[in-house]
Amino acid sequence: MAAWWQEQVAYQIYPRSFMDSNGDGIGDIPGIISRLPILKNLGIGILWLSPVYASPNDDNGYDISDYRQIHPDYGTMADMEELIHQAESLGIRLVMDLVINHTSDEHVWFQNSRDPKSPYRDYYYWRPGKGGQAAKPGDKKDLPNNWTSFFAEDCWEYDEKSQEYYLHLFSKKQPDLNYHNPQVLKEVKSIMTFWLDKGVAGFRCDVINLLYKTSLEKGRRRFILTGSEHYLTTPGLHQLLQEFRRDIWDKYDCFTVGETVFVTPQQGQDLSDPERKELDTIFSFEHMETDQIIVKWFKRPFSPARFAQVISKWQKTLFWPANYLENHDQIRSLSRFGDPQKYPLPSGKMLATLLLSLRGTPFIYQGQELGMTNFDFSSMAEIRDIESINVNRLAKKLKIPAALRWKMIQATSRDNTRTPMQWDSSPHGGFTKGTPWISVNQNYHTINWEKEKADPESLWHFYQRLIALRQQSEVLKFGDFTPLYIGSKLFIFSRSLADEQVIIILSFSSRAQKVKLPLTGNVLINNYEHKNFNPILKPYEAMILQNTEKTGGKP
Ligand code: ISL
Ligand code: CA
Repeated sequence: MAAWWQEQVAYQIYPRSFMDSNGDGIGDIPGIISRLPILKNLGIGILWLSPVYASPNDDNGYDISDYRQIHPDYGTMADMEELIHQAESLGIRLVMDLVINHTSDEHVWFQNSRDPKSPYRDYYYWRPGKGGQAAKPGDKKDLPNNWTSFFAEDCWEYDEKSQEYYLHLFSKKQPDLNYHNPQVLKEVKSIMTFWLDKGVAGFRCDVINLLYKTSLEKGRRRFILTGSEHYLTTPGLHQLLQEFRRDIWDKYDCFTVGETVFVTPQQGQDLSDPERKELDTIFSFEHMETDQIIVKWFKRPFSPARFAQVISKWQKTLFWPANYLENHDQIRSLSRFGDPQKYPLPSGKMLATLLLSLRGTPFIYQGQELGMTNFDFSSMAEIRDIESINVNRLAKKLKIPAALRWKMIQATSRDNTRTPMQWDSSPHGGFTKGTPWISVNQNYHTINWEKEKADPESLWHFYQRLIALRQQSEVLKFGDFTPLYIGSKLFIFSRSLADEQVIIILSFSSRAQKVKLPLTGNVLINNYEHKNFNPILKPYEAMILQNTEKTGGKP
């Protein structure tokens, strides 16, 4: 029997940028509550909320200072309970972001752990400098090892009070928790229980495959993430996950989706194989790396064939994938894989067709359903993301000219998906009555929910139709995936279940393309509203065909 999270379409909310209810320029929980009916109307069954916990917001909430408190920017615990309750009454289940690889340095555990004698000392990784008396704290030579962080820095920060360094794989305000300490496990389990008891239906587990550090030995020198062989998807991680599952998750009907970075399909499968009882599913990244060179800051042209190959490989390997084309760490999918200038509507609908017809649980990121595009900022002054700020600083140190740096940031910054949701054509796109914490994309005049709601041909309506189609179709939900054709501009695949088959045809081209496979069938949905299959595809044409031959000619 299928699990509830296999039947539903999920939607990610980045709370800071979703809807501001009180005019302080920051999205909040009452704002989310006010928009729930719209999400229900779209057909959403699962909401993933990026962090709303207490946090100094060094990394917009991915640095948690109290896991049992709501950040006042977002509202109160009563608001949160109301959100869980209201969502539930609409048949929407809430998935919280669980950020447990690290805490904020302002978390009371960390504050206590700065005292070497504190029982909290061992909650984190504290190590003395290497250099003895002679080395100055912070000198490269003095650092406990040579690891480098996800945010383009060294992984160690010196603490005056302790006279030692602590490990941080992300910003220095995000110290890593020590999972060799059973006390840390106990704390984390009790946090999960706290939220599950409140009625939360599951967790999106932030960078979950970094949790277990096998050692703090020197790393093999690499272009990025030196040291990662000591913590990426280690055997100890599997044990941890099995323990969480056995002791907590399985006691509730809890859904877990792991954010797993730098995993191979086989590792991804091992982490989410139902037999092993670890995670339910994972977000993989390889398809998001097909237009990058080694790191995301260096882009290469988008290759639909490479993209389709990678997607197919993961579709075939994972027991149950979690599919996505964008999130709060990526750039906008329309800007990236479609054509927002010439073919915003057809290409947006084509990407929607792809996402909603793959095998696995689809995740839509806020604004994707409207065709929101990358930001229109003109300088670093408008950038808020800690990662972009660090990268810019590093690039400056490397003497990369300002214009080139800006080009890199523009093409890759996480702020591209963090601009406020575009609700209507009133000032700031209806997101706030005050001054937004980050600028709204000026294209809100043309791209906004209110306009799209009123237009039956809009991208929003197309998403709604696709979701409804998927909900009614066993083959779209549960059918096997088979790639039928992958070319430089075309991706064709089938989904099959018993004697039912659908064929998904997607063009990634701004020109006409010819389908050379002998396909026939009823058109279930088409982004040009064509009622019959025509092998000459229009720019970015997409359709789902019901293969009537397979069903013995029955329509
Ligand atoms: O966006 C990235 C840098 O290019 C990713 O490497 C990202 O940092 C990685 O996917 C982990 O992301 C998650 O954990 C981070 C947080 O900043 C991200 O927002 C979160 O999704 C640290 O908690
Ligand atoms: Ca607010």
